[in-house]
Amino acid sequence: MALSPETIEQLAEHLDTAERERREVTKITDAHPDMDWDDAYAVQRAIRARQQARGIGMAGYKAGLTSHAKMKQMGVDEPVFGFITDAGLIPDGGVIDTAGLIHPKVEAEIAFVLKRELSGPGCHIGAVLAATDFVVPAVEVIDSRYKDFRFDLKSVIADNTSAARWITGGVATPVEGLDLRNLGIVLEKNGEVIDTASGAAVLGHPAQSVAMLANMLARRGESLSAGAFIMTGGATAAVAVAPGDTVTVRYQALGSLNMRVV
Ligand code: OOG
Ligand code: MG
Repeated sequence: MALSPETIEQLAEHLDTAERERREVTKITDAHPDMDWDDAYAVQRAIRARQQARGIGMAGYKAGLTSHAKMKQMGVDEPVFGFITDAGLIPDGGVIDTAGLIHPKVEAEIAFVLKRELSGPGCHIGAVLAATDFVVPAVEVIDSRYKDFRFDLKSVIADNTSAARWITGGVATPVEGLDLRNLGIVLEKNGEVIDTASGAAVLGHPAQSVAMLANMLARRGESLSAGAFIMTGGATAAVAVAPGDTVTVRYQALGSLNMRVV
């Protein structure tokens, strides 16, 4: 760790306040170029503690920057992880209220729910599939607290990987007999197809994203518990939304998700 506990706490307050006041800030590595990876995740954890102190519950994990579409879009080259909260959940068919957001974008994801604990190191696709209860479609609404979504990896980790809202529903489906690599996804905005993807867009196989997450958590002495909900990362690019937009994401075999933006 390169930063002091006081600086970690101060950066957490800075980003947490930016989110609550929906204010853009500059990426924090500008002022703290010596910040290391542990510092970045420590800021994220301190934000989580601040939210928990306000009664916001942790609902699951999210992997991010797991697809070439996203890495290319954001100009970074390594996956990251963050957390999602109960306060961020929007029901399928519900409303994304931009009044509480800065510059929201939506991205189509596949989520896993575990039936058994999963821990690294050495976690792999086979272990993930054996421990999976079912997969469900999910849409993430990301909303970087950084101006124009401009960040580097450490800054975005500290900012809880741009997490803001999430939608899930569709058809919960066991992985047996499901070809997750070839599972097609169509993202529509206002009735027009904006992007398409297949499950393989996410690290070659979306279960690989869960394995990577288990291995990253293992380095911190943590694991994924039975029942954990994990978003595997945007398979499509992230698409900006504005009031008046409608978004539909259709998943092969898993149903679809719908939302309205106000
Ligand atoms: C970072 C979050 C990335 C994903 O699914 O790739 C992410 C960002 O692009 O702002 O959630
Ligand atoms: Mg995402």
